Amino acid sequence: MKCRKCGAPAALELRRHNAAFCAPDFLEFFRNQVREAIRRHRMLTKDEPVLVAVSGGKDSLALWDVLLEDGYRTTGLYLDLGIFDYSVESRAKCEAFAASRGAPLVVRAVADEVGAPVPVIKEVTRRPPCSGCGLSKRYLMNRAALDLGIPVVATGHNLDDEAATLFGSVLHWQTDALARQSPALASTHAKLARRVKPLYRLSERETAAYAFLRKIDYIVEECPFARGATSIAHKEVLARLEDASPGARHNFVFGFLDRARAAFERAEGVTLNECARCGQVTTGTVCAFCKLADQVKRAAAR
Ligand code: Q46
Ligand code: ZN
Repeated sequence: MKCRKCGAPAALELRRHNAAFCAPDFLEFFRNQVREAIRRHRMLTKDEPVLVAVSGGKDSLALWDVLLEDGYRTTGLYLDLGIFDYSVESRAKCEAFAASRGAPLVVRAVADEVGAPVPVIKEVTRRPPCSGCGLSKRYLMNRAALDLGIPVVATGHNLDDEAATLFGSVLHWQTDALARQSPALASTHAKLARRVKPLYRLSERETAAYAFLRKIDYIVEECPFARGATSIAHKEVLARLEDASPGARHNFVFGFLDRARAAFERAEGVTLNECARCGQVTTGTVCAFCKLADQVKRAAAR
C-alpha cells in the first residue's frame, strides 16, 4: 500500500476515504480535517482564547495538540471527577502534557463544586453515574469559561462519539437532543459559552493514530463507569455497520447534519432564564446542577 500523497510506503489505511497515507502525510490530513471543521462551522478564530476540555484521553489531548500547533490561544480545562485511580492518572496525563507544551491548564474538582465526587453522586441520586457526571461536566465547563472570560469551549468528541450520540437520540426520538446535536453550538445567552467539536470529522481510530504518531502520552484505560453505559452498546452496533460498509458512520452523521438537523432545530425554541441560585443558564427557575448539589448536601447531612 502506498501513500496517496507522496507514494512512499503507507503507515495507515483509511477505508472510508479509500486512501492510505505515510506518517507525515497522515498528520497533515488530520490537521486539514480539523482546519476544515473550524472553517466550515466558524468554530474558532486565532485572536480569541479557547478553553479546551481535556480528559487525559487520546481525543482531547490530540485536539489540544493540533490547536497549539496551529497557533490558537488555548487554555486546558481538566475536570477532576473523583473517579478513583482513573481520575488520578488522567489528571497526571493532562498536567504532564500541559507542562511539556508550556500551556496553561486549569483544574476544577467536581467534589469541590457539587460537594461529592462522581461515585458518591451516583449513590446519592441512585441514577447511572454518567447522568450526574455529564450534567456536572457540562455545567462546570461553561462556568469555568465564564470565570476565565473565554467565549468558547472545545471538546474532543470524534466522529464515532457523534455517531453514537446521534444513534441514541434517534432510537428514542429525542427531538430536543437532535436539535442540539451539532459540531458547533452558538451562544444563545450572555452566560453561555459557545461549544465546538473540531474533531467531529475524524474517527476514533484516526485520533488514536494521530496521538500515537505525535507521541502523546494519554490514558488508555476508559472510565470504569463507561462499561455499563448504553453509549458503548451503540458504539458496538455502529462498529459492526462500519465494518460491513466503510463510511457508514460518516454518512449517518454528515447526512443528518446536511439534510435532517434543520427540521429539528425549527421545532425547538426554549426560553433561557438565569438560575435563581447560581446565575447560570437554565430553562427552569433553579438549574439542574444546583438541584444536584442540594441533593448531595442533604444526603451528607443525614
Ligand atoms: S467519565 Fe463520567 Fe464518562 Fe465516566 S462517569 Fe460516565 S460520563 S463514562 S465520558
Ligand atoms: Zn444554578
